[in-house]
Amino acid sequence: MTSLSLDVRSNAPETPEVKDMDMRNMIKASENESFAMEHLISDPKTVVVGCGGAGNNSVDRLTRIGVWGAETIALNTDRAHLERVHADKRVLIGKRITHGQGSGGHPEVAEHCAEEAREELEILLKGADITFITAGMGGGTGTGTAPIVAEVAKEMGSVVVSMATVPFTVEGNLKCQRAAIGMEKLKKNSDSTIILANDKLLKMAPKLPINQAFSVMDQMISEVIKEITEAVTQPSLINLDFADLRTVMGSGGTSTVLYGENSASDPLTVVAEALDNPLVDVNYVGATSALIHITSGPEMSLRTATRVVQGFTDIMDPNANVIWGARTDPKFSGQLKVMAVMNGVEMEYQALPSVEMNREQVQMACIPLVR
Ligand SMILES: Nc1nc2c(ncn2[C@@H]2O[C@H](COP(=O)(O)OP(=O)(O)OP(=O)(O)O)[C@@H](O)[C@H]2O)c(=O)[nH]1
Ligand SMILES: [Mg+2]
Repeated sequence: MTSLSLDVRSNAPETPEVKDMDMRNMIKASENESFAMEHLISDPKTVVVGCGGAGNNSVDRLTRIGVWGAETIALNTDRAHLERVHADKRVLIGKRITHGQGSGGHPEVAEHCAEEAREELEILLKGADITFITAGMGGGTGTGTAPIVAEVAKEMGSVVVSMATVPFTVEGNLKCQRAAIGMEKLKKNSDSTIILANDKLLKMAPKLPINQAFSVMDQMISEVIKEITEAVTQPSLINLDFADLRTVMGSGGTSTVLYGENSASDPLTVVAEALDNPLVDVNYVGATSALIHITSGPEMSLRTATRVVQGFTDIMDPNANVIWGARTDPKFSGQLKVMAVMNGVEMEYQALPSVEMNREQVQMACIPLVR
C-alpha cells in the first residue's frame, strides 16, 4: 500500500499543495534531526543510590556538598533513618514486610524487600547512564539491597560502580561474614566495585569518636563520586567523556580510587600522596586501566599534567589503557588535585565462604519485625 501511494505521488504533477507538504516534511525532518542531536549531546544521566544506614549517610553528605549533574536517591527499610536524610528522592522499601522498622540486621529480609520493589527500582533507574551504589556491608539493608539495585541498574543498561565498606574487625565475625557474602553478590552485579575497609579508619584517625570516623569515610565516598561525575560532565581543558568512563569502569573487576592534593610545584608528591591513600588496601602494580583527572590553576602547564600521568602509568601494566583529562580552575591556583580510578587491581580483602538462609529462616527473621 505504501509503495503504491508513493508511486502515485511521484507521477503526479507538482502542485503548490504538494510543494507545501514537502516543505512541511522537510521542516519536520530537520526538527526531528535537531531533536536527535539534542539527545546525542545531552549530559549523561548520573544516579547515586545509597542503600541502608551507611549508604544513606553518604548520600546525605553528597547531597549537602552538591554534585553537579547527579540525582541522589536514599533507599532504606528504616523509615526513621530515611526521614533524617537529605536526598533528591527517598525510598522506603518493604513496608508490608518490615513496617518501616528496618531489616533487624537480616540481609535476606532486606533482599526480599528489594525484590518486591523491583518495578519501583526500574522506574527510578530508567535512563541512567551511570549508577553509583554506596552501602556499608555487614548490616541487613545495605548488604541485602545493594546487589539487587546493582542488578536492576545493569538490566536497565547503566554502567554500575559500587562503593562499599567492610565492617571494623571489632564488629565481629558474623557481621564480617555477612559483609563478605553481600560483597560477592555486589561484585557479581556491578561493572566495577570499590571496596573500602572501615579498619583503615583506625590507622588514619585512631582517636576520633566512631561517628566522626565514619564521617571521614562518607566524606571520601562523596568526594569520589563528585569527582568522577564532574570529570565527565563539566567542561575540561582536556575533556573526559562518558565513553571514556564506560571504557575504564565497564571492563569489570575491582577498582580503586586514588586521590591526592598538594602544591602544584611538585607533581610527583601529589602522585605519591594519591598512591599512599590509607583508606584502601590495594595492590595497584599491574592495574590494567585507569581514568586520571587533574585539576589545577590556569597556569597549569602540559608538562605538569603529563608528569602526573606518567607517575601513575609507571606502576601500571605496560599495556594499560589510560585515559586522562585536565581542568583549570582559578580556585586551584598553585594547587594540584588528582583523582585516579584504577581498574583491574587486587584487593587484600578476601571473601569468606557463603552461608545462605532458607525461606523459613527468612520468615522467622520477619516475625519480630511485623508488630
Ligand atoms: N562509612 C560508614 N559506615 C557505616 C556507617 N554506619 C554504619 N557503617 C558500617 O556499615 C555497616 C552496616 O551498618 P548500617 O548501614 O547501619 O546497616 P543497614 O544496612 O542499615 O542494615 P540494617 O539497619 O541492619 O537493616 C556497619 O557494620 C558499619 O561497619 C556510616 O555512617 N558510615
Ligand atoms: Mg539500618
